[in-house]
Amino acid sequence: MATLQKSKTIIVSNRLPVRIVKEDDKLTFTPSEGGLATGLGSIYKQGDNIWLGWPGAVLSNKKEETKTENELKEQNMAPVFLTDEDIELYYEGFSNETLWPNFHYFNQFSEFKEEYWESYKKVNQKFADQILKNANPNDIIWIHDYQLLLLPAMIRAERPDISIGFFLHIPFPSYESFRLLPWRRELLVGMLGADFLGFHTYDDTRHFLSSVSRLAGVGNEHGNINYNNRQIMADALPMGIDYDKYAETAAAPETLEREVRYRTSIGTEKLILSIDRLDYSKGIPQRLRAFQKLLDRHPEYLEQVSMLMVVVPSRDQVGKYKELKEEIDLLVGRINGQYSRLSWTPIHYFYRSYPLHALSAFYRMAHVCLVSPMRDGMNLVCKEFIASKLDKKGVLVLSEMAGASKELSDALLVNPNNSEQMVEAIREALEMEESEQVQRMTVMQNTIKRYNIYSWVDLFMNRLEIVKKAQRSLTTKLLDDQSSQALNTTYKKSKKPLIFLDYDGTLKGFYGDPQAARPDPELYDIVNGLTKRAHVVIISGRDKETLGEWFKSSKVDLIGEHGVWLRAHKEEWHTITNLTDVWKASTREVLEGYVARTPGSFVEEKDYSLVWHYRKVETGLGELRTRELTSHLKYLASNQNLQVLEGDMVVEIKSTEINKGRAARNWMKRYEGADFIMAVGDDWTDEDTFKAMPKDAYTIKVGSSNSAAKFSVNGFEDVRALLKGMIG
Ligand code: GDG
Repeated sequence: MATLQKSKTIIVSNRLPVRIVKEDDKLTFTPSEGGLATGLGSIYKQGDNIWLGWPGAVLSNKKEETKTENELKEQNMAPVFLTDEDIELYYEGFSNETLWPNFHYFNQFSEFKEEYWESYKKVNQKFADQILKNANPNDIIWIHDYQLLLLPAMIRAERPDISIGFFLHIPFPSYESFRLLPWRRELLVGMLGADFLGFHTYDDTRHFLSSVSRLAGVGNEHGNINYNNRQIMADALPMGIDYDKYAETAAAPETLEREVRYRTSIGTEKLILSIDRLDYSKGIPQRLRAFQKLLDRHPEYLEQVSMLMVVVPSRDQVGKYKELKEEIDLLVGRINGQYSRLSWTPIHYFYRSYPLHALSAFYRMAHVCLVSPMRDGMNLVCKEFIASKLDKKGVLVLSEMAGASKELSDALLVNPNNSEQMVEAIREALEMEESEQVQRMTVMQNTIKRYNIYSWVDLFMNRLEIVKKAQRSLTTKLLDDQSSQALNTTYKKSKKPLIFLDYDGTLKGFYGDPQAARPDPELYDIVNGLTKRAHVVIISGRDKETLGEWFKSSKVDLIGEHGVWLRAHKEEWHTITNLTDVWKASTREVLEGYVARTPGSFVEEKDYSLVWHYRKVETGLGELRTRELTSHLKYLASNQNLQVLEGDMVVEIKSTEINKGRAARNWMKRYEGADFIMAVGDDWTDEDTFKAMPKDAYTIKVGSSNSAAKFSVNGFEDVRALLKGMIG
């Protein structure tokens, strides 16, 4: 018997948490201590787990590569080697000059160059090859960030069942920004190779889902996407920091010693702290201008307040970053030139990075931490500031455009484009009573402490596992000869059998004209054959008139319009009580608007639902309109207890009170004591029926997608063959 290999976790990111320095042909390896590295340390350092990525230096020969490989292996890491050209085109090019600006809404900076794209694909494939060399089928792969958007699908193509998680550290932009990218669809399809996709905020998730709907034509239900017969989940999972590490560092003797030293050199004035990587998304010039305005407006702060501004060098090979650096230098120079006194400097500006204890001393010293990005996926600086405030004194001024603002509503929130508001917020922060500072800081510390980096990692892994479990539970088994014989035997032995049959796609194929799908003689023979022994219920989305007319001579029960109308054989139609249809008039108007713009489409009105049909619409246009119409309807439906169903070439809107499952349950009560229950259906409205069935029922899905049914068959012809076998 083959033994199952133990599962390991493979973390993948563009950069490894290590820095290689090459000096005189000698390589030195220093671990880098980013938040992600600390958080994921609990994973990748264990057992056979491994972190895969670029080690941060371009190596010149095989010998250096082998040395790097061996050295990293000791630390549970594996390198993906990149060339100078890869760095220029894939990293600085496509990642940082195309995706980064687009995802941060700086579209005027976004470069669309075919050679960047080609290199991006090539390097993603390089990562994929390296992973595939290392991965077993039951491993878990966790991919990070925008440099590797194509990677999930590249791995999926080779390993259809492997667990793949993806986390995006930067914002996912609105469809309106994302759609500008010439390679938008490929990028999205790349991401959809993952099983679980995590984003910092709900807005990012929502934007992603909207792009998936519009570009890949796939809707979602509460973040669950059914794509290529695989269930995928997208959700917001805000990243936290290692709270204890920052709190402990703030209490360390080295930090205190530094604080005393820095204070002695700077003086006693109140400090406004600003720390970022050099990046136009961080809003550094806007922040400087707001500070200048503050000094203009409030001369009482001259010599009383200074800004301590750390800008960490980053991507300075990219043109836009060089320009930004010059702009910042100029602004700082101008402000300091204008306001400095011999004994006071308005802005203490440092273009460099500091060791952790220095950073911690800055956090401790700051009265105000001014975090005002134009856009930021999350922003960890503001969280680190909060964790470092052991006495709970200090105020955070935070941009609404940072993901962190969603968790930190006790900060003074600002729109970084509104300089008046920024000035006012800084002033309010400088003047805030200590009791209020403590009150706000306490709430924020509690949040950050609880949702720390470790809980983030656990939650992510947990979510990924949940999706994989859901996928497994939805995998139906093809109804083979053995199972169909067992079904037959049970049926024949039963005394009170009950059979639910969907109509279109289950008993009959699809037709351009819905009325052309009327039952044929063979179908009547099958249904009438079954009703000799069984209660047969046709459970369909069709209107009651059509069903009534088609089955007027059969001994069947009918459930129409997905459960609105019910009729037992020889009885009258009745409906479930108290259904409202006041929403219909306004929704119909919206649908008519789409009909006017979409030749070939039409609206069908049922008693408690409206259906937009696009079967006869030009290929492509129908799908395009469906995406637009579905989001439009979902928006209208959100507070009206309505649901929007996408069927085969139709979009239907109806009350949430109605579904096939509810109707089926109703029918099972009516035939209590049924000793054989079977349900067959082909689309997702039948999933409600399957879910309503008792455990021992035979549930059969027509088609190959994931389903709550136990078995599947390929087409309506197979259903007919199965039913014929039951009669014979
Ligand atoms: C991306 C997203 C998201 C800064 N100066 C020094 C230093 N730092 C450290 C900070 C902080 C980190 O760098 C910066 O993290 P941010 O989150 O603020 O920003 P990005 O680098 O743009 O990160 C961002 C993040 O990914 C995580 O998902 O929050 O939105 O853009 O940890 O402390 N560290 C040291 N010396 C410095 O001088 N040692």
